[in-house]
Amino acid sequence: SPYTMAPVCEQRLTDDGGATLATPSMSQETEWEDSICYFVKKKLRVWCRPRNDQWELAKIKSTVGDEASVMLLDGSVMTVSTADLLPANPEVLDGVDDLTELGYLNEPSVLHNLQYRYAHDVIYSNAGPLLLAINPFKDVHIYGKDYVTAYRAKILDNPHVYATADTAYNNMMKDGGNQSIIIGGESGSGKTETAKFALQYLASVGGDNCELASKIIHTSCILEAFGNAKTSRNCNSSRFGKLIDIYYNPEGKVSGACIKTLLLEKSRVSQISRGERSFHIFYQMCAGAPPAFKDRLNLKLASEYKFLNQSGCLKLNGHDDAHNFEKLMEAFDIVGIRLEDLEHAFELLSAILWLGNITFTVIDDEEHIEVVADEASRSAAKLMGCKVKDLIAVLSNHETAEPLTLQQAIDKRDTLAKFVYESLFGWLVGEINKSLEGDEKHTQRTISILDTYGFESFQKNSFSQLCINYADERLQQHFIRHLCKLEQEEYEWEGIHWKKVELEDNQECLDLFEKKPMGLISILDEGSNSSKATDVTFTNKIKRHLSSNSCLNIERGTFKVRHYAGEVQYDATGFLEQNSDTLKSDTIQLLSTSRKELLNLFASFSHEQSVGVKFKDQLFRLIQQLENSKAHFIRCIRTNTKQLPGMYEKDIVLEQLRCSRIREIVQILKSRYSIRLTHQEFANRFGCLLSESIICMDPLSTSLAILQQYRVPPHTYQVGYTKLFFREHIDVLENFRQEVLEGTRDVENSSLGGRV
Ligand code: AD9
Ligand code: MG
Repeated sequence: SPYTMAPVCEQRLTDDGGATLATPSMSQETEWEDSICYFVKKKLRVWCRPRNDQWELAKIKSTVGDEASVMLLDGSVMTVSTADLLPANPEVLDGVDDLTELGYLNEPSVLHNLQYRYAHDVIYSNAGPLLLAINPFKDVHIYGKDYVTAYRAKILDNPHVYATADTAYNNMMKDGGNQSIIIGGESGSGKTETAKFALQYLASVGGDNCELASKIIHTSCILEAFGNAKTSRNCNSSRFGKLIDIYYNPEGKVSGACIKTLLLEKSRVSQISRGERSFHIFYQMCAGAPPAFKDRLNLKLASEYKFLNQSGCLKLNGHDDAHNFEKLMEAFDIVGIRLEDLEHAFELLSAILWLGNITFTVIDDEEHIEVVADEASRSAAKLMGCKVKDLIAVLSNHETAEPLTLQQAIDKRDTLAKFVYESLFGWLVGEINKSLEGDEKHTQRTISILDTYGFESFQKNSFSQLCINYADERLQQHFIRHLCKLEQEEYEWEGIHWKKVELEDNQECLDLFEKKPMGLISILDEGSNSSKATDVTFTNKIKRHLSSNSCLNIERGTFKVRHYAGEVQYDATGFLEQNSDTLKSDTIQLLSTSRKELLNLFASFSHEQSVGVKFKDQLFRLIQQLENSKAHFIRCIRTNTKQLPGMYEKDIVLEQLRCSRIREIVQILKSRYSIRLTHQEFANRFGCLLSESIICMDPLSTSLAILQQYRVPPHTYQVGYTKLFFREHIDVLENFRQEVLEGTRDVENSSLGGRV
């Protein structure tokens, strides 16, 4: 059957996001008791909460007043309040591919369907056009060349990231428009892995150019080495956002690619929380560089560097840094980055580590310092191609030559290290792009894959989390608006009449960041440009200007933001400094007079804009590009916080479904006109209900004849240009059909003259 067999019974949402049993909807409103009776009589499954807050499947045995006696799956019988019952879908619907096929969309039903599939290692599901991807945290053996071929040839067409990528590719080939695959989800939910599978599909789908495809695929290894790190949520957490544009020529062959990145969390270079790591590359290099290379760079073990050993975590479980270094070098080779350029990059990486080891001695009561002239300062200077005394001068004095205090000196040193790393990352992306550049610039069509950092909430949340969560908030809005828009477009295209549904989005939270003239970003910007502003004046100022915003909550020194994905408490300490992020003129001078060309280049790129303002601009440009493409959404979901396979924590899954509004979105996608059949499909299925003389008419006329003859209430369906839209299951017709097929009913033979 093209539609579900669930009983005709709707759900009504209650305030707590659950649903109560309500009316069989083809008839008039029926009382709650009637529905229960229906469930009792038909021995249908319901959801109940007899033991704790967890929903369980049961069958109702009997009801007395507002209490029901239910039998659970294990055979035990319990008494529950009828207010605590929800309709469950019949077993035939267990594990359907698409959530919109479910008759009931209450939370336990949606959770159950995903869990049912997950238990069978089926990690992908559809929610209409949206793909849900549950992180299996283990190898599920559904990827690779054979699978790519099978999805391409439509031998397989169940929900899969390859199927989504294939849809995007086909769309592009059909109407030529640019496409985007937008991958969302919390930190650790599987965005980056999913993005790699999509990339693998899209780089190879055009056939032919295997070398270019291989180059594109191997960029991930490089970007992850330099841009990913272990956090407490994810051992391979992306600390930057990326959009990969893949270009195609008119024949659909891959002709080039370009990577655009969003704000790298460079604070990680100098500061890591306990149990976390800095960027993978540092550990890989220390563990895997060949001896001669190590000598040249004066490279030690990771444990000898402050920037790396401060967090008490040097190793990644299940990962071999030395082996990953080898793989990285292979990737560099395949992508086509020259070894001599790389040597310069590695010199700077080593210099960064040595910068972190530079120490200071306090020389007077005012905390003024002197740089210790040891191996650290000598190595850093040598690797940076500058004189030791010049480096020491920059690290011990203000631009004005006045001496620095200890904290100021540490900050200046760290700012330099972070700047060099960030510039190196940008340079590397530029080099990769040069090597991916296609030659057919003018006839290009694009499919873009977006993979950013996901929503984060740690015990201590700083400026990085604010930026990451702001980006996530922006993309969430794009997600909500587009998914609902897609739905509306089909109705418009089919010319049917319907009432537009607006889903409440997260505009209020975005206003908090972007409001003019005074949102968080501009207040931060102002503070960073003013010499008088401190972290305290900053907090006071947001209180003054933004306290009317319901997403903000301020308490001494910290402020809480209610994001769509949860409330996060930010610690405002250091915000202004991290936001301003400009190099002092003497530091720029040091870099521009260095003997290392890369540093001269970086010095010339040093910018004036604050991080927040730059980030906001980047985000706007990104969203604009996405707006101009047809979006395909993938929502990643993690099933537990421990990064373990086979562990489905319902609360964790539910929280993510709630935050990203999955159930409401499915509801919108479904509740309007959930059943869609082309005129032909409808005529084929129910044609048997008419006498033969009428069946030879065109499909539309046949369809209309059936609807009228069997008195399907006009308010329950609409006739589009190519399809019939039904609000719910057409059980009346199904039953008639069944009876006709079984020979227990005759076809109604009444004349339809003048009625069609
Ligand atoms: V973050 O926002 O960058 O911190 P992501 O990107 O959402 O996060 P990531 O893709 O890095 O999460 O996935 C985390 C881990 O889950 C991976 O390192 C894999 O070990 C695991 N994972 C994710 N998806 C799959 C998959 N399809 N198959 C197997 C997976 N393992
Ligand atoms: Mg990631």
